[in-house]
Amino acid sequence: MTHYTTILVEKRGRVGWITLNRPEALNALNAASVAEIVDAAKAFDDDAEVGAIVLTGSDRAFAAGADIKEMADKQYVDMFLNDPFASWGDFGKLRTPVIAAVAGYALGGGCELAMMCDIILAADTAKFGQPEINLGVIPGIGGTQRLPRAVGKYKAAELVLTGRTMGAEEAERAGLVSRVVPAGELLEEAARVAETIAAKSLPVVYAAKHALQAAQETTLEEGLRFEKQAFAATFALDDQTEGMAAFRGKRAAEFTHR
Ligand code: CO8
Repeated sequence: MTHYTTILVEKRGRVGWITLNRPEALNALNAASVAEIVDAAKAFDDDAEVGAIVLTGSDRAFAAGADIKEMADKQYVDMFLNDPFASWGDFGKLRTPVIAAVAGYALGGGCELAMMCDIILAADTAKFGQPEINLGVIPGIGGTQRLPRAVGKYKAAELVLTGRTMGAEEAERAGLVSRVVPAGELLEEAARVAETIAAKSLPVVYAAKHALQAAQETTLEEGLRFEKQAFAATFALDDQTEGMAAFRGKRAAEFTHR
């Protein structure tokens, strides 16, 4: 898929940018945008020249949720047997780190999409929430699972059960966002973080991301076992030799991603 209608895609140096672009619907996620976001992200993931991905929206909205107009007439069987959002699973399997740069609304599926990313940078205008309860449904792509892991059971329960929206400062205090920045600096800061990651050794970055994911998905014992193996495996890389030689030589490392 190369011609996208709901997103803008651009490669800048070693960073892949995906910008949600349905301004008429505050970037609500419909079947087309889900397919396009996943397709573009997988293409960047397969591109060895891309070391980090930034996913962003507009000043007004990262994404105001799943597209309610598209969902409204669906039946149980449509959502269960022909799940229009099934391909999100592939987004969670990306090996490349994804930075969500969030300004404005990140609600429902928008908040869930941000939580599928590795880093969430929030503009001071960002608003997060899981308002599905107001529509007579519940979160469907991780809101009841990732939000409690990020902010703890009690704040997650309050947000999911009342549908309340929280601002960027509260989200940072609660641990949902990595950092809050002034709205005018969001994309610049996202670029800086992405470029910093993309300059590291690619296979080492993949290993670090997988180990961090294990922390969310498994027991401490399993996670520590995985980390130990992955740590040892980095010693098979030229980039480990280079990184440590550079330290000893008091110079910057030049990673070859091997
Ligand atoms: N779906 C479809 N259209 C939307 C959505 C949405 N989620 N959000 C906003 N829009 C549209 C509005 O209908 C409006 O279009 P129009 O002018 O044609 O009527 C346009 O965007 C602008 O919106 P508003 O006029 O409402 O703008 P306001 O500034 O007054 O309000 C709000 C902004 C508060 C964000 C408001 O639009 C709102 O409450 N939106 C809905 C938020 C919401 O409930 N989100 C959760 C949706 S359910 C969900 O996400 C389930 C996830 C499960 C799976 C997800 C897979 C991706």
